[in-house]
Amino acid sequence: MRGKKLLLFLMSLLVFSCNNDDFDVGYIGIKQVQHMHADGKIKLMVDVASEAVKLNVDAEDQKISQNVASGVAQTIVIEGMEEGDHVLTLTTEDAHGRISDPLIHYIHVYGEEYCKTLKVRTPVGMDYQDGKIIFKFNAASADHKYSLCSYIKTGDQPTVDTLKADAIELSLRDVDFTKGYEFHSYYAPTDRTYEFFDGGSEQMEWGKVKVQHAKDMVTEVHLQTDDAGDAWGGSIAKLFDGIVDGGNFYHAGTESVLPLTFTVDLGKEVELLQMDIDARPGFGHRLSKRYDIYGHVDLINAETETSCADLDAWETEMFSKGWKKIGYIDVALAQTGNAKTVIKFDDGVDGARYIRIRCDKNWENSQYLNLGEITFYVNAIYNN
Ligand SMILES: [Ca+2]
Repeated sequence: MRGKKLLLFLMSLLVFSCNNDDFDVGYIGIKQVQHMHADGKIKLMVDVASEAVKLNVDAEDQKISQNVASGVAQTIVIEGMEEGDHVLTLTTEDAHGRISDPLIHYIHVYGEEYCKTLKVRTPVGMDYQDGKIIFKFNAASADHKYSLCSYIKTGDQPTVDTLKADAIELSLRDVDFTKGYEFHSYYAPTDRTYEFFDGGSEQMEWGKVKVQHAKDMVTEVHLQTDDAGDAWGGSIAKLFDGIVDGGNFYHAGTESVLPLTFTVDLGKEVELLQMDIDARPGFGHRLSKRYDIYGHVDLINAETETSCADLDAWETEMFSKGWKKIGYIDVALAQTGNAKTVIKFDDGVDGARYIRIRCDKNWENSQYLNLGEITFYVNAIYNN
């Protein structure tokens, strides 16, 4: 189509160049054309010559004529265009009905196919530094010049930030962590987009951003009344080494009497959201029936002497030493095989770095407590 129009254009020049009658010779009626994009639409901004009284646009299957004020830039919106490349032919008429030389203008229209590539630029990760939330995105595909990310606190007005297609971070200040947020993405295929293309929206929960706590930050702590779990080749350290197999475990010994406790250092103060406790594979019946979980920000004067067998007496000493109870779980169903116990701290807890875990009787009712691995999940935007 483009070639056909170009040929017509060249032929028209040929006709005009062969005609020496000044009265019929074309003239420059269009000084400049610019266009902007929207969904299935094009907006033309046309500078016409001072003698023009009418502007004609041939948009292939649409022909538009409008009267123009002398010498004034004209705006024309052409709607309902098919997606793809188009050739526009523009002319003007003067007061004598003379048609100007045609001006050929090439455009690309964006529509349904382009919109299929759009999606919410949902953050794939986030960080919290110096009072700022930093959202991390995947880069938008190359079809997009940039996107607008509109985020809104529930019930408040949206704030809009422009995000270039290759931008992968967006920093926000003054964020209220307690409220949910909505992310809405709009896209622009070119710099000359005048109505943005809708990529949809997604609700975000900012209050708690659960991420797995790095295993290599967790280390063993052994308080004097803790059980080291070092019978049969086990140890506390094997609870957070990332290995879950039958030979890698915490294993209470024959002298151990349940309940018992052990303690770990998470490496920094965190808001703990969840603990997953994997059984030693094949030994789910040696998982605890009940876990009581405590947190402390440091271990200064945190040692205890009371036996944890008497929960009330032991907790009295624990609390007097600064330990806070994060939560507990009574496991409802008998644990067997490769069981996993998931403990969620839905209400959120104060920050803690040291986690002490009291394990009650096991499902086998033996003295052996077997645990395979513990995975901690923390609030990524927790800031102490
Ligand atoms: Ca392990």
